[in-house]
Amino acid sequence: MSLLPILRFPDPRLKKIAAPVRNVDESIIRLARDMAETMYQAPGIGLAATQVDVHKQVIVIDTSETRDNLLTLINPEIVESEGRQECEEGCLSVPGIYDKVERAERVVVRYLDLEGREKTIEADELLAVCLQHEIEHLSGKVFVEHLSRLKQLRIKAKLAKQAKITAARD
Ligand code: K2U
Ligand code: ZN
Repeated sequence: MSLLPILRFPDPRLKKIAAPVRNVDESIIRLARDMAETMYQAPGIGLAATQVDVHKQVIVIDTSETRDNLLTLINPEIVESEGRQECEEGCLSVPGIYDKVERAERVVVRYLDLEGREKTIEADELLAVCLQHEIEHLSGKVFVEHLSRLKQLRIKAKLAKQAKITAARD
């Protein structure tokens, strides 16, 4: 198992569109396992393959309190959505930034599991938020793009300053 480096906003690779997985083979199983290890270590409650610079439609999620309910979704697609909710979001690609984003309250997502079987999951509350957040990553979108242009400029400036301090320290 390996920890994978996570791309940091505004890295242009975060804007790449992920390709559908044609065959759930050993390489996809290994990728999902490494993504899960990376997510738990971060720690986070979700991670999309785009964030580790692999542009395939794979996401991992675990919103459980006990951190033992891992969901791996391949080629996830939102097939139903209803209602609206606002939730404070964060992102492992935008460290230290949290802000409210409005999303659907309930979603139904169709996907393939690690055996290549077609499944559907119905979700609300935090799981619905996380599913939408991760599926959005696969389309090259980061949650801060829901915020105002001014907020995005301030976030980019803050992250650039942090990166400069880190580089000077190393
Ligand atoms: O994409 C990511 O980096 C995963 C986010 C998942 C998330 C999505 C929506 C709302 C909150 C989180 C990371 O887990 S951010 C770290 C985190 C962990 C727990 C709660 C909030 C933020
Ligand atoms: Zn994210």
